[in-house]
Amino acid sequence: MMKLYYSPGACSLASHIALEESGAEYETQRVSFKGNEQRSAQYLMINPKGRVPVLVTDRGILTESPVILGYVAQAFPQAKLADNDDRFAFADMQAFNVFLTSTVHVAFTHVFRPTRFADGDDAAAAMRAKAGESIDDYFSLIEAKLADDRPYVHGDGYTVSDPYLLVFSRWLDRSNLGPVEKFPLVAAHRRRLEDRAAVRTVLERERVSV
Ligand SMILES: N[C@@H](CCC(=O)N[C@@H](CS)C(=O)NCC(=O)O)C(=O)O
Repeated sequence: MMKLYYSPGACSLASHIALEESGAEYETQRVSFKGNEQRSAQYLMINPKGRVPVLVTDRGILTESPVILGYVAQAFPQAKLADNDDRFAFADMQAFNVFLTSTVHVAFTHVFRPTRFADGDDAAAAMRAKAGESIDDYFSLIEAKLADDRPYVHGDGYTVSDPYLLVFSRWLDRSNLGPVEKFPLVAAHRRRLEDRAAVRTVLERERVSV
């Protein structure tokens, strides 16, 4: 059985929701950041990068959110979590997911964990300010993508990009860069997602608020 290592409300939330939507059997293991469990010797043996998410499969361990999301979408095609029959549409979905991981997530990391990039309070404050501006720009791009009454990131069909966007629209409020209502279509997307049964199940399991 597959096993997901996650931390509540972290980027692993997207993989958790995708697994729940996939209909697959899986188990979860919570990793406590408060206890710095992701740096424990035991966890580093599972993922030497010391990060979540990690998905343990019968073929081995997968890391990196876009990879796990793409894997779950392809491994359980009946759940229709991606356009698996159209290579271009699949690549386009991955482009969005890679933008989230490489650009949006990294900007948030400058806000949440500035010491990963530079030492000192002045550097932290400067990075927080600049990253905040960048995050605003990135969400403006996402807002434009959701225009024309698109209920989901890629149009009418739900894909794994949707729970992945949910992670970051939630972080907008957590980081004081929100409120998410600054971006009305992103806010509507978040409400739409939080109304889905699988999403509610996972939020309750992770014990994070809607
Ligand atoms: N590129 C990775 C980033 C993973 C990542 O940074 N995860 C964060 C949680 S959102 C983490 O594990 N942080 C723990 C730490 O930095 O110690 C992905 O997209 O999966």
